[in-house]
Amino acid sequence: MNIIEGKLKLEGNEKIAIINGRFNHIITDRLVEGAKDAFIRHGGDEKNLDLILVPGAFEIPFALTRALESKKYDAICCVGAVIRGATPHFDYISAEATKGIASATMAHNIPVSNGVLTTNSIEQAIERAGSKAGNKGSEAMVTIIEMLDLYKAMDK
Ligand code: INI
Repeated sequence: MNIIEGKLKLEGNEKIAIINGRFNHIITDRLVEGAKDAFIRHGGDEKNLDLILVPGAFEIPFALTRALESKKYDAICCVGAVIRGATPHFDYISAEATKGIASATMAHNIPVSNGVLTTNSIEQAIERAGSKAGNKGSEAMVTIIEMLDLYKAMDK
């Protein structure tokens, strides 16, 4: 059986964008740090890494669509933090961000990852932004690194 699987390595010439929703920036800044750290530690060259900032998670799919259409990037890592409050706003923003990232990605042949936290509390967000539950920004970057290599392996 031939197993086709991506390896966790970059050549150094891949052009990658992180799209970050600034809302809850105390959390999302840590997700960006995690994503950047993972990019560099897997062989990426910092000059090939762009950080695109949008106001909140709701705007991520819109910037993602433009970034995909620009054809400037080999892969795109989305990060943000939607934290439940007292109103139903959370449900609308988290659903639109998730659906929007998936539907923008479907139309393009480029790896995109969803590192947007959707948590019930600020504590859960802190846990996932570089403390006891790891760093979801880092995981989102590792995902696109694997998918980039997988696509190359599938084309061989
Ligand atoms: N945006 C977030 O990224 N996280 C949130 O928790 C959040 N809450 O709770 O309101 C949030 N709202 C802003 C939203 O993403 C848009 O920027 C805003 O609605 C303007 O379109």
